[in-house]
Amino acid sequence: MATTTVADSMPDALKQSRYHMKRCFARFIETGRRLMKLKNLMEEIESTIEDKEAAVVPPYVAFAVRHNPGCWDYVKVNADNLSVEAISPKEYLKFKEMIFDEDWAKDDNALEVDFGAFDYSNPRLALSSSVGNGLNFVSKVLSSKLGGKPEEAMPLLDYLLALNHQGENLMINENLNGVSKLQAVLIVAEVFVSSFPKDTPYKDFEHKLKEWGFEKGWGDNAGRVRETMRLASEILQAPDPINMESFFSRLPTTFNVVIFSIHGYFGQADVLGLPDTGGQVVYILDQVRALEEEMLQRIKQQGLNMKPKILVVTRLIPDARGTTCNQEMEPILNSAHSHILRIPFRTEKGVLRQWVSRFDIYPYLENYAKASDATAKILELMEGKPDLIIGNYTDGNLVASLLANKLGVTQGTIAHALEKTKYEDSDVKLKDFDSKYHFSCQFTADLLAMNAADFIITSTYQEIAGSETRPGQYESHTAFTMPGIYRVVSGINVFDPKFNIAAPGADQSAYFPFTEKKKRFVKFGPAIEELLYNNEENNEHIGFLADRKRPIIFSMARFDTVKNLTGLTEWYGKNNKLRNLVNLVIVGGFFDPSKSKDREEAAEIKKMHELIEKYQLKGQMRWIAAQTDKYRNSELYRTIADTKGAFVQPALYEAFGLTVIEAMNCGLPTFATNQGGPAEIMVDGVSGFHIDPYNGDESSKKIADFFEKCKLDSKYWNRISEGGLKRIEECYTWKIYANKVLNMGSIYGFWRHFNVGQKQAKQRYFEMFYNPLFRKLANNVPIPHEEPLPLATSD
Ligand code: UDP
Ligand code: LCN
Repeated sequence: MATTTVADSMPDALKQSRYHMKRCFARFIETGRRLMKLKNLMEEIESTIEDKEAAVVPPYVAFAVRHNPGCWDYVKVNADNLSVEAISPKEYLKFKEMIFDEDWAKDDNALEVDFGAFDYSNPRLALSSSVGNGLNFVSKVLSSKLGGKPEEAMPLLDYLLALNHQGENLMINENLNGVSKLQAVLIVAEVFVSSFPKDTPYKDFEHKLKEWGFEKGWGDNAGRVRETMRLASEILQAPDPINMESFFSRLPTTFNVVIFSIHGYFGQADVLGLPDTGGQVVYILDQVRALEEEMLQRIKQQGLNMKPKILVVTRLIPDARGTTCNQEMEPILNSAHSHILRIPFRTEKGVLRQWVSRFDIYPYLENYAKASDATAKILELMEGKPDLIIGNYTDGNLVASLLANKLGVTQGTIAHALEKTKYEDSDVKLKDFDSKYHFSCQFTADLLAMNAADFIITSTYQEIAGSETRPGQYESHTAFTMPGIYRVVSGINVFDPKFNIAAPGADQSAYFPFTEKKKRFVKFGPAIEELLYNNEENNEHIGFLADRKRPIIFSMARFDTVKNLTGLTEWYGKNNKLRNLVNLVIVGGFFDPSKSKDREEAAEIKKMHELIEKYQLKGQMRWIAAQTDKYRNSELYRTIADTKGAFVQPALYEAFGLTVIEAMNCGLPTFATNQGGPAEIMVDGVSGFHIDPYNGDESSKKIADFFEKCKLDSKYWNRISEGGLKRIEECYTWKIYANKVLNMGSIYGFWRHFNVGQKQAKQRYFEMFYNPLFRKLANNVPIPHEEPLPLATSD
């Protein structure tokens, strides 16, 4: 963090070159621009690159300055006399509002949101570099708070006493109701357990432990029980963060997990690539399998024999378009104890039949969560309350918050992507966006859920606090304004220890290296051959590849504007060198724009046809419609690797980018956008390459240079392929993820009890916002015309 504020240092900086600065400020005003972004500022003053944004309200120019990820200062400069004054976030936001809605800016009673007001006692991280490492920080804080005298460890004792599974005590019972007592008995018990060979089953010495007040949960054999008891003794004597985290990772806290993922078509087959149904669905299904595996292992090691239960709760869509989204229950493939539960949306007229865009989903959510349907069904299937509720995306996170609060359960949230940063000025220019995207609902729901959550799971650091040059997705919710609705002076603090990075992986039973010949799904060979090289056009592919000896550059995504598949096609079309080196294969969307119900998809499809025509791409390019079979897709990545090709992910912005790690898992060298998660996934030039989606010429040159270099150095392609695989094993596997997330569930479960007062205060604030404000905004979102099913036939 900066030691001096911008307001302190700016006057000196201004004085140093008063003449130039005056001219510069005069230019800010002369341009007539009212809101200036980094790009505009750079054009005017190359030297003040720290400034992220400036609002021009003559004679003032107000700056938002970001000197480190998550650290902002605000100042206003008088362009006439160059006087500089520090201002609060609120004052800065008012400057911005002056540009878009003067009446609102001048309204003294405009509604303000200040979640920071409730963070009076919560400790905060101090270093930008520690952001996203909340678990570690919380373990440290707990160590310092629980240490020293026995009475300080009382919260931990109470927590252990409360642990149970469906009413059956775990770990300890009421006989051990004092810290000193527990400490003393632990010493005796550890000596007793040590007298047995390590692999002695728990039941052989259970009786004696029970007499002392111990219950099941310490371990499945003498060796494990002894280790856990030693950890407990160490913590009670003098806690330290490493033992604290290990001890909590062993506690039997999590048997039943509910995961909300509501929008889109949520299914296990034939859904991927549909609008709103992308990586999030892949993520959740893989996440469930990874969590279940980790939970089974933990439960076994705890010496328990209950079965974990995971329920993914989504929306039942009667018009399921050939998917299983109209089925209420579906077991999750390759899991033993996990299911999808689908609950329909209801309106006053009955069950809503059709898919609705994630942007229009808000009017249904409250009923969904509260109107007994979901809650009652979950409680019935779980035979009680879940131990952990995880939300996904805005809609799932809001419903997770409502239910977790109602049931008093630990809650984690996952954004996958926060929409706010995807659309420039989507907050302050709300009026331009709201009728189409309903961002007033979305940003309110996001704000509520991120404040209600006990912990937030993110895939990358940049998702929280961005990079040197770009603010993070969560960071953009720190202070913002939606004129006419409310002004957020403190929305979320990225230094809050609730933030944790746990990156997803890719299913390695499908996505494995192209070199593992024996494992390859050869049965897809003919279909893939047809898909890539059959010269006839049909409703699955158009265009053809005349020279099949060339490597292929490949991309696959939903057909959203932000995915920029048309951008990549244009770069390719324009770059003759690249066109002479490689073929292009695009997977995504379908070919008839009039059949798309999605606003952006239809426009992108049309544009793609135009580009193919404009650059005469047939012969060098194949466009394949969205593909839904992940095993076949994995073989497609590997077939592209066989051609010594590459994967290209050209998105204008990508929150994480599962296709990037799928390609890397298959050993396919990958070029991916430098805007968002992929920039963090790969080390440029070592495990893949970064490309700038806003500079197509430079990006296509980088790709062409790579293939040229591969021609000269036969080992180069393999080096990048292996670099990608190494990176995956080190950082991006589901095993690493599941372990981290279950540890979060356990530690933050305790943390919420520890901070119960503050949690309740925030919850009250949540309700105050939810009831009068969110409801009103949600009710403004139109409900589709199509006739819903009458209630009577819905169940
Ligand atoms: N996908 C697919 N078929 C398609 C397009 C995408 O199976 O036609 C899959 C892809 O393999 C990946 C996911 O959908 O697993 C997309 O995830 P990503 O994180 O890349 O992007 P998102 O769609 O979530 O924005
Ligand atoms: C949503 C996105 O936009 C992608 O970037 C992610 O990879 C996906 O969700 C899974 O988290």
